[in-house]
Amino acid sequence: MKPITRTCLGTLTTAVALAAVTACGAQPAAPAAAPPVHQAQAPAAVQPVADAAVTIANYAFSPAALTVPVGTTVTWTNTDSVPHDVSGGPLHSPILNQGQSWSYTFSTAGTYSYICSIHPYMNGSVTVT
Ligand SMILES: [Cu+2]
Repeated sequence: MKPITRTCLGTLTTAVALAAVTACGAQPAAPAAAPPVHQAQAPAAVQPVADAAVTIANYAFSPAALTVPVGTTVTWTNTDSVPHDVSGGPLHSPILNQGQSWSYTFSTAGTYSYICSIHPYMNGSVTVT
C-alpha cells in the first residue's frame, strides 16, 4: 500500500471519528447509571460446605446438573414408584426404591456424569469445584 493512500485513509478515519464524537457530544447526556450496589459476600473459602440433594422424579434427576464445592455430600432420593439407581464413575448406588436415598461425598474436583443403569436415558452430572 502506498504511503499517500494510508495517509488519506488515516485522515478520513480521524475525521469520521471526530464527527462521531461531535455528534455524540451534541446529544443530551444521559444520566449516569447508578453504580451497582455491591452486596456483602463472604469469601468462598469461609463458607461452610453445604450438602446438596438430587431428587429422582418422573424418570429424571433434578437438578440434572449440579455444581458443588469439594467436600459436599450429595444425597439422591427416589420419589418415583419405580426403582432407580445412580451409576457412573465412582458413583454406584444400590437400587433405590421409592422413598430411599443414597449419598456420596465428593472429595475430588471434577465432573461426574452418571445415569440410572435401569433407565440409561436418565442422566445427570455433578461438577465439583
Ligand atoms: Cu431409573
